[in-house]
Parts: sequence; C-alpha cells; structure tokens
Amino acid sequence: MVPDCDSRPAACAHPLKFSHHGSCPVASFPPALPVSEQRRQAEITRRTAETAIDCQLSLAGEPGKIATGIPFFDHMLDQIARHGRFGLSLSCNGDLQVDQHHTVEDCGIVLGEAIAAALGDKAGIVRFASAYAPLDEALARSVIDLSGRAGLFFRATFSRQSAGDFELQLVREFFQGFANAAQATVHIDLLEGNNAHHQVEAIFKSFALALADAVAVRDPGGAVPSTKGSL
Ligand SMILES: [Mn+2]
Repeated sequence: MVPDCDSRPAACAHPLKFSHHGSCPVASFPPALPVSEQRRQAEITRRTAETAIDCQLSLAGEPGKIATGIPFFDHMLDQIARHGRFGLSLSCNGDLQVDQHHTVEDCGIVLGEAIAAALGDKAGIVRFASAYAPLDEALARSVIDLSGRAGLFFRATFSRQSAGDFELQLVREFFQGFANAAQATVHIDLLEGNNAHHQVEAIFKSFALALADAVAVRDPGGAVPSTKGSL
C-alpha cells in the first residue's frame, strides 16, 4: 500500500521537496521520528589537566564541526558522524605537546559518554548491531552490543605506524575509551588491507554503521531490550 502524504502528521516526511500534493512517491521512507527520538541528544563538557573537550551529539542530525588538533583524527571522527548519521560537534584542546594519547583517548571517552547520555534507559533501541565496511582493498567489521558492560576486543594490525600525523596505536585507545564510557561491548576486526589510511578509515566507517544501527529505535515507547529489564 502506498501511504498518502496527507495522511501523515506533518505532511510528507521525506526530506526531499516535492511540489505535488498527491501520493508520496517514496513509499518505503520511514514515518516521522517519534517524540522520544527527537530528544535523543546530549551535551558533554569534560575538563582535565590534559584535555578540554566540548561535545554536542544528536542521534539524528547534521554533522557539525570537529576539531581536535589532529587533522587525520578529525577525518576519522567525521566518518563516525557522517556514516552514523549523527549530529556531532566536538572540539578538543589537548596536551598535544606531550603526545596525542590524552586527546584521542579522552575524545573516545566523551563520545561514549554522549552516546550513553543520549540513549538514556535504552528503551526500545535495537541494541545489537554489526557492519562491514570496505575502503578499496581494506575491509573492517564492527560488532556492537550496547550491553551495559564495557568490553573492547580489537584485532587490527596496521601496515604503518601512522596515517598523516596520527599515531595508529591510538586507534585502540579511542575505542577502549568509547567502550568504557558507553558501557558497550565492541568487537573490531581489520580483515583486509594494505594502505594504512584505508585500514583505519574502514574501521571507523564500519564502527559508524554498526553504531547507527545499534542506537536506532526499533520499538518506540517499547521495553528495554534485555531479559534483565535494564541495560
Ligand atoms: Mn580518507
């Protein structure tokens, strides 16, 4: 059945503009977001002696500005925003004169905190999700369970020690910070690849795709997806 645009609460929910007033030509497009989804956002400010981070996250929004002082890392966080379809603005002023460790780890912590805050009690969410992402010859897989338990299982060997000026041993630290703060089980595997830029970017893309699916609302107003009753 093709739904009629006029039968929807806010006319046609499709983001494209239509000049017609008949049936919506994109019958498979999901209906307008429920109210509970529209509140799914968080603002995190974190200050330590090592980093100062401000983050705004909306689980459904336009990508914002990301500036950590590490251009390649910005490029990776932008992958999360763009392919996760998150509204993410993040600025970090970290002690890069020491090295990149605190900046990268703390950005992972803040993103995890923001996801957890935006999800609240997780009622009605999908919870489990996985995704593969290729980037040319590179292939990565991420599997996420928003379980309430922190765990990172990271299996990646990069062909170089850095991409741009980004130290690739810190990729693990980013996801460890995220998993700890989001209280999520995260499995990441780099399955194929030769080019270090491709290898890292495939990981971030697969993570973005899996996270977008895990946080999605399956059952608006529904139960917490756990036999325990809480996550
Ligand atoms: Mn790239």
